Amino acid sequence: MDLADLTRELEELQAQALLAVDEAADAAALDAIELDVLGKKGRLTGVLRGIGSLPPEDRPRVGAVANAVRGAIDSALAERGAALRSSELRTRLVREAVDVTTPGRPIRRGTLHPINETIAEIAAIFGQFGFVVYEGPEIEDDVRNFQMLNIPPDHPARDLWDTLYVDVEGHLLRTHTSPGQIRVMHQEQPPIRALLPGRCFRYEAIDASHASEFFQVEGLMVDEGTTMADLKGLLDQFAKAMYGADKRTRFRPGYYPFTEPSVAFDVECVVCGGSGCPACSRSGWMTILGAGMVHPVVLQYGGLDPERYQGFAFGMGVERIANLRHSVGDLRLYMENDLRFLGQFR
Ligand code: 2NM
Repeated sequence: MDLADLTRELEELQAQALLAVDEAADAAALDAIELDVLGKKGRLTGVLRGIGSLPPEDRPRVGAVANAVRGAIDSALAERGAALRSSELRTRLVREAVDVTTPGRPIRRGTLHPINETIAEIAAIFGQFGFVVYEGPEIEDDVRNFQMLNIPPDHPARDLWDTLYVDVEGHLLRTHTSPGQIRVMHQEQPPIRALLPGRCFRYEAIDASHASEFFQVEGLMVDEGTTMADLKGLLDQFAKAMYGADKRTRFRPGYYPFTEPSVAFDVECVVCGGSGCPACSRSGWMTILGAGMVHPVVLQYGGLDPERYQGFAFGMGVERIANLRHSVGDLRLYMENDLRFLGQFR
């Protein structure tokens, strides 16, 4: 091995390495070439082992050639690496390109559930008269749901409500929102004007007009000197706001254990205007709620002195009001959450 041999070997190594660098497909291939050619146990080191058999004066010249070879391969690796990185970037930019001009998917606008929409309308009307919305729990105790409403245990009046009992002693699913009114009486001082919307429960055989869950809105007003005339005046204003200023109204006698006297409140039929039709059973009138003067015993259970305070209360079934508003004929539609039904309301 002489100087010429070694120089040729180095030049051959350079030529092979540059070719391999040119053909490298990715960064991993470049790393492999670098290790194979320039690494500690690489081919360049291997060739330079022959340097020991040269006369000392030739050795620096081989060293210079080797350095030039290392430099050429190094810069080829760097150049090819940069080229690969930029072409990978270009490929990625094309593959991941986002067309910002593509129209978006339409977002379906939600609607209020017709029951909630009806409750909101009722609350807005009574809100104008100073009534504030409260909510009570759906699971109540027998004391608030019945006893404090003047419905004692084992009293025949309990037959008015087919009750669903909870498997916890003394608890049940509220059959009306009235137990919430008891809670309001306990936590507020008169004047009280409370509106209680909420889900109620009854043990029923289900059909188009009977459900085991339904919504009620109840109102309660308690103050000094509150009379039946205040009740009639308020309900008149409610009926006119809800069904039209021309609508006539009437009280009929009714019965609830928690009010005395108790009434049914009728509005001129909202379908036929009073001439008589199937919707009002040809009577010309529709009962839209029940009401009465809060029984003194109930005020007392609520912690209020019936000698000083009087009150009235009323309650209405929300589904019945919503049925009339939207000509819905089957209660079950409100529970099914079929978007084809719900999407028809705003
Ligand atoms: C109705 C009809 C009549 C009512 C009574 C009370 C309370 F708690 F104050 F006694 N709350 N709601 C009431 C009165 C409810 O629903 C048809």
